[in-house]
Amino acid sequence: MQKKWWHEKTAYQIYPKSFYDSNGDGIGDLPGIIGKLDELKELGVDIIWLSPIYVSPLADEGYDIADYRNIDPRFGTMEDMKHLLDEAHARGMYILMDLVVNHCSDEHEWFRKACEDPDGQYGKYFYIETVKPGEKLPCNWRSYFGGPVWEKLPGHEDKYYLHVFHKKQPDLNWENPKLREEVYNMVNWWLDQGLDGFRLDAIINIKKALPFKDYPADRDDGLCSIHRQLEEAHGVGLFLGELRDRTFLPHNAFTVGEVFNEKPEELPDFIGDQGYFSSMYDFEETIFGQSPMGWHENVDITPDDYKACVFKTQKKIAEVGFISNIIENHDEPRGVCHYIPEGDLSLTSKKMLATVYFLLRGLPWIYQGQEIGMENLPVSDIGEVDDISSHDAYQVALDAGCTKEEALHLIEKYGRDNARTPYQWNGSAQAGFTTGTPWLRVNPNYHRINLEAQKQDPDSLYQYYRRLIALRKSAEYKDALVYGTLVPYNEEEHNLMAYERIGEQHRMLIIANFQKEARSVQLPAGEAVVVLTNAKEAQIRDGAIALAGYQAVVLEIK
Ligand code: TEU
Ligand code: CA
Repeated sequence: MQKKWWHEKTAYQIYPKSFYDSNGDGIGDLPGIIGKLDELKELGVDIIWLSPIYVSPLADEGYDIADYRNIDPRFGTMEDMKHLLDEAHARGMYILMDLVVNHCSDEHEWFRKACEDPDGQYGKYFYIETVKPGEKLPCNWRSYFGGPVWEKLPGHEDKYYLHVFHKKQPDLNWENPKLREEVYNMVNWWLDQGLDGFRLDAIINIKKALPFKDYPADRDDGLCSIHRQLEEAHGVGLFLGELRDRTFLPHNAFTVGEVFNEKPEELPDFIGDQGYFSSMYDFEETIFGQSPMGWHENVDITPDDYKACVFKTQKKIAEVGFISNIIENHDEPRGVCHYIPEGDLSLTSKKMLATVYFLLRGLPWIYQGQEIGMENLPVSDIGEVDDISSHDAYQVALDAGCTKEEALHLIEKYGRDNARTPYQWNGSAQAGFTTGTPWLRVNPNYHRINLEAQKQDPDSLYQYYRRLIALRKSAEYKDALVYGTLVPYNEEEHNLMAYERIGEQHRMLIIANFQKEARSVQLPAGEAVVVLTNAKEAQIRDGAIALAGYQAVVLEIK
């Protein structure tokens, strides 16, 4: 595997709407991000991905783009964006935008023109099918956000368009070379402005299994999961390779794919030395336990499941490429609430989770607020919920016989608002996020959990993240912690997650006691030196280390 400039970096995802509001309208914005770049630098962040800030009706919070070449006025202006790029570059930081090209918004000019003339040039940018009265829809796929993927084309009684996500997100037809050309021009236009790269949204969906056909229904609604057709949609690589060759490669851009459902043999194509992307996310543990029937049938992930998922990815990637490791993002509940067993959430267990995922082989990502241990949001009424997928899941749960309380509890566990509440800067009103009324309510725990308090506390999660970041980047240990191979240690041991990172000069051992009970772990032969731990001390005696509940330790084995 070739060494790349970004391997040693730390990446950070910003959800702009909830990061920092500079003008009191309750919505986070680009000037707000610019003003906080030094904070991120101080933490040790190098690469920043911004969730979408393009012009959008925000039906899916910006993942529905109405103009790819302009900034939504709620987030700022093109001037602000250029300013952000300059300020980031001046600090040796890199900015990635979200590339959402599986679909656009139904308010995009292309779609408007398609409605005016479905048989014309722009009609061919979408999937539009004629369905005469009494005829059935072209296929019975269920959209990601619920309901059929077909919606009546405005102004046409007998025409329907495809949307695998929300009906305000019509799918773009990648089979059409003209559409692909539009996308490449737009991507190159952004890269020419000095943008450093992209995160590729829902990218696997750009290839559909054609011609459209029904699959056996998997719920009472007569529809089938969208994943069913994805299994049969072959050839996405042709589009991705073309995209890379026409845009990313000539600009030397950094890219990270949101890839689900790839086949193991395709990995080198995706993130090998000549891959479609620089990196892609590991979602093995993210999707663990998710039921196609709905959130009410999801299964909790245990520490042993978590370990199995992570190691599965680590083994299959090995030296093929550099995976991107996360514990959360804007679509997921807070990682500390999801992966730490209920009742065991504490500063110590949060630090433990940080340690085990951050030092895996790959690029570590932090989602905004993760570094201060932000937690899930309590919900007492469906009217408080913004996220469109939560509204669908709520209804699905009620239809399946859940009570209102049970359905709300599912939103508290899995809903996307959990990660989208405003960043908790300090203990003042609205957590210091805005002087106005925030677009989404602040988590009431901000007095206890906020950045200002944690910056002053040497024992805080924030300070621990700073140490982890610095350790991974350190000239001394990066040969092992960045470039070293990963070898699981005592893999079969219950509630223990441990692995070695073996580099050319150093051999590191990371051990996490993923339970509240103390335990002792036998160490390999050699002198063991504690480099980092989340507890007061780590006692080594007779070749074994004594660990408190949720203690994690990073050792150098000499
Ligand atoms: O998500 C893609 C996607 O497939 C998710 O819906 C995923 O299945 C789910 O979150 C797993 O829990 C991307 C964006 O990250 C998301 O915010 C958008 O809503 C979606 O694409 C549509 O653009
Ligand atoms: Ca604002």
